[in-house]
Amino acid sequence: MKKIEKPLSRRDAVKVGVFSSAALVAGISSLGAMAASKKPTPTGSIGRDPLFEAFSYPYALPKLPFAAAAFEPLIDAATMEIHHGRHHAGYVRNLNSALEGLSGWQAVPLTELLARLAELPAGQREAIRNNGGGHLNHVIYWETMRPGGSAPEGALAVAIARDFGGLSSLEEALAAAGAGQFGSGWAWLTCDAVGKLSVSATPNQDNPVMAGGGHPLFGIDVWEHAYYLNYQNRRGDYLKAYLSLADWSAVSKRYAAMALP
Ligand code: MN3
Repeated sequence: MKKIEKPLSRRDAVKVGVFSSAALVAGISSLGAMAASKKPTPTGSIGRDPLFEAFSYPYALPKLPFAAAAFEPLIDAATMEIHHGRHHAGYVRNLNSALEGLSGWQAVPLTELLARLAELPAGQREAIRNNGGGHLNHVIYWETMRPGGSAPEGALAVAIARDFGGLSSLEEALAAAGAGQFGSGWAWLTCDAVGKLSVSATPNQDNPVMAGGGHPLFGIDVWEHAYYLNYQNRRGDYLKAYLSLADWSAVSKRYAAMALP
């Protein structure tokens, strides 16, 4: 697949009527071919995810959509406050710093930026990888948990049954991915361009979009900062707790909005 030579600004994208991140990743020159063949794009985000369209450079730390103590005793308020107010805030600050001098890249959607790391200037590439990934990953994390959790609905419920045989099997796969990630990282539920679901894990603050690993629907942070005050070395107990708080209803709405085939 051909790549465009220069980063495409949001204004350029609007001019030619391109709105989806997937289309931007594929590049304007190959839009016709993509529409004709309906082949999955090889890298980056897939479809329009409303969660990722709400934020752009300069990035801001989103407010937590719940009180820091909302998940006690499973996740303690101090962990939530430090995690959001220190760790996530740091990723946002450092991502903005890394992009400060890169005016041609500032308008590129974050998911696309992370899918095109190899094209970024070497001096900023690692900072954008770590902090851009850190920002995106934590946006997903906060938006897919709610006190008491919720059940999958509609197309996502159908896809979970089809691809995993049910929610409990999906939860087992996610817990195994999180437990099996050596050191810091994330466990993910992703979907591909035809909506097929998969579970995977990434190290550090990497996101599945970086390696063509599909579109991130749901992620569990397995860095120790996410659980150490409460769980110390018991990552498995934290994984079980987080899964009981998973807001599958919110994930279902995003999955439905992506209008997959
Ligand atoms: Mn974290």
